[in-house]
Amino acid sequence: MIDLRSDTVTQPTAGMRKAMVEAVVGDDVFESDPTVQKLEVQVAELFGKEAALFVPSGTMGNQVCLKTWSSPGDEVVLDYESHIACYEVGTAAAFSGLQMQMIECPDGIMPAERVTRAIRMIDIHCAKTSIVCLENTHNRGGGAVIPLEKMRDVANVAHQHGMIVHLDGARIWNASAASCIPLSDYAGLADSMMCCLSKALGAPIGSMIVGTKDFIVRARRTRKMFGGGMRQVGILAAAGLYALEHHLPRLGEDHEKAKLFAERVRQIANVRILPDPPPTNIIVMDIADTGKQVSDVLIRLREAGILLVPFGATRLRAVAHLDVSANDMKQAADILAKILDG
Ligand code: TLP
Repeated sequence: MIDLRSDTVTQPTAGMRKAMVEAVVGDDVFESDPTVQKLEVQVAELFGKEAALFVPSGTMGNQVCLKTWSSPGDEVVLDYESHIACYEVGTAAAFSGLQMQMIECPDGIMPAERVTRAIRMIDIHCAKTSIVCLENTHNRGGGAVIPLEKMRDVANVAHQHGMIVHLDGARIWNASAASCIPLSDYAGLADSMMCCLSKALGAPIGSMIVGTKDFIVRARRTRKMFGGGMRQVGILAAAGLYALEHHLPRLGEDHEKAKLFAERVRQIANVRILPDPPPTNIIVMDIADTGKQVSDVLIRLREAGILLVPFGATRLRAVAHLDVSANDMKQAADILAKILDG
């Protein structure tokens, strides 16, 4: 099988497994796991923040941040195509009592003037608009790298109004690799940021949140509340440390593989790649004009040994990652071309 469903499907490498086996561990709820502490210090430094916290998943990371920053009845401004809006099971409403104001963000870019309009007046009738969420790279935006200046415009508006900026940086690594902008520049615009070790970097589990020391102390409490206090979790932190050392520097290869895939797919009549060329490791394809059904195409791909995911009524998504070669990408694109052209 050539599995392009996500960059979450990677297997820990032999080197990573060795690092996990050899990790020195302790009970992290008592804050006595040295490997977790090492990872938290390293990640905080990487992003130029005071502190970091290891969490089991990206979803928990985003949700711990939202909960920590807010009171029930507060309002969050976010892109209606963002991961938090689309794929986090309504958690912000269920667990934190938050009202979501979802706005349209063309190409994943949140217009600052639209944020200004979204902020409600301070009035007895209104929810307190207290958080703005950004996402970079943008998943449903086809791995788009959101320009730093556009993020800064939004952060300025938010901060002028006393609001918090949270960045879903699940794949901030890819944004930085593609734009050559340091990770700390992106994180510097946000009050809190979540990033995933389990996506582009190839760790089996784990995400991080970063912020001030005070915020992380409070987030640690929220993580416990959400059931995310883990014990001898240094075995997983060791995978994260290994991933940062060995896999962070190679992300450009995944971006090249995505471009290779897109090159072949582009030759198929009526398929649109969004955006074209793919800016990072995600390739989103709209097949509406081919007259083919997404579900049928996915079945035929699976029969041919290729796994992709549906990404809307007329769209498919493929993701390049550590465990697929350039040849795998070419082969998968050729098979997709045959199915869509046939
Ligand atoms: N995204 C997954 C699916 O949930 C769609 C994927 O395969 O891309 N933020 C962003 C931008 C994400 O893409 C994801 C995962 C998350 C947060 C949540 O991370 P996890 O899956 O660790 O909870």
